Amino acid sequence: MAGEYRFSFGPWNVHEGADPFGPTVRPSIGFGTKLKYYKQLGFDGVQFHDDDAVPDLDQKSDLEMEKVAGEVKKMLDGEGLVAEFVAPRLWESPRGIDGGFTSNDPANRKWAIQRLKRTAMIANILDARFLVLWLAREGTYIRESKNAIDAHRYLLDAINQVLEFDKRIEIAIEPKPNEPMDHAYIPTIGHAVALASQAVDPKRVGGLIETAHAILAGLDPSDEMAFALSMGKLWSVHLNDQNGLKFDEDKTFGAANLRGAYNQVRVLELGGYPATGRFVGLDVKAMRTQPAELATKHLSNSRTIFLKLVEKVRTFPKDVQQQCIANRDYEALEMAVIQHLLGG
Ligand code: XUL
Ligand code: MN
Repeated sequence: MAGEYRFSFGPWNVHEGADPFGPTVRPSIGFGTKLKYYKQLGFDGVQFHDDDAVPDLDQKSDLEMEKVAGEVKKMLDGEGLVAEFVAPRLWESPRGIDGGFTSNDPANRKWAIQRLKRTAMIANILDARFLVLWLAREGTYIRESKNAIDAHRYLLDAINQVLEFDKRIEIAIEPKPNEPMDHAYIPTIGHAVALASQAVDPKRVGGLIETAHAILAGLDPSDEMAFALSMGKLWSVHLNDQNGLKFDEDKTFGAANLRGAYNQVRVLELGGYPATGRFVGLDVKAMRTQPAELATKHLSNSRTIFLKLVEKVRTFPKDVQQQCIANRDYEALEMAVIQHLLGG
């Protein structure tokens, strides 16, 4: 069953443990060493930011960028790994302080689009099929600082420009309603799919749904996934968990709300997700308290919990479900689900 699902994570998911209130607590681990962890932990796919693949990207010429990306591709091949996607990391640059695509400064908007095109070039070298757009600072701290109507048009323009630039590349929008901004543009998958429908080539624009982001929007992650699946737009997921409305916690999948996790797995099963060949991506963070030598457990535990929940979904008694639905006895159905999750 594990073989039916392919799993991915990003190098940022093995991290030094800094948070806004304290410094790093674990040593940095080199990219080459991190790559060795993938197969050991049961993962086949690597999620990239553009500068995970090519550090100091803005300081490099196209030729230098292509050389470094080529070396990374060889490292992936050497480990038997594939690149799932590449995402432009605009939010760490001084030019992206107030957003890139939606910055009020036209020079910054130009830089952001150029960087998106370079991300597509890196994706080609790494043989990644799509780009991910998490729109980190594309939003506002105060509403009066931007013209939100223009901002949405700028986003569409950026997407269109990269679709025209690279006739094969696909783009998955990863919606998130807030953090680091007070309000981010494109906060839900509904917004993402609507934007996709307006693109020059709508079939090349889809979505990636992260559990925590949907919860932060006050929505049910499994219904968000179902919406995207119903339209053939669920191109990846970032499974994790979130304990209510607070900072983006990126907890181990299923650790805060096991039933919510069960329902996300259920919807992926109902939607035939494994047959699409797409990855089950994780975007989880190790607790800051975790000693360095134990700081990958959040990844293997999330994968294990996912696979155990697949088993739970497949073994749920369908006759009981049908009977409860026929009787409109959802109390009984609820009890059956809880009993099943508790182990009978
Ligand atoms: C931020 C987040 C990002 C994206 C990739 O909340 O989830 O790591 O997944 O840019
Ligand atoms: Mn994510």
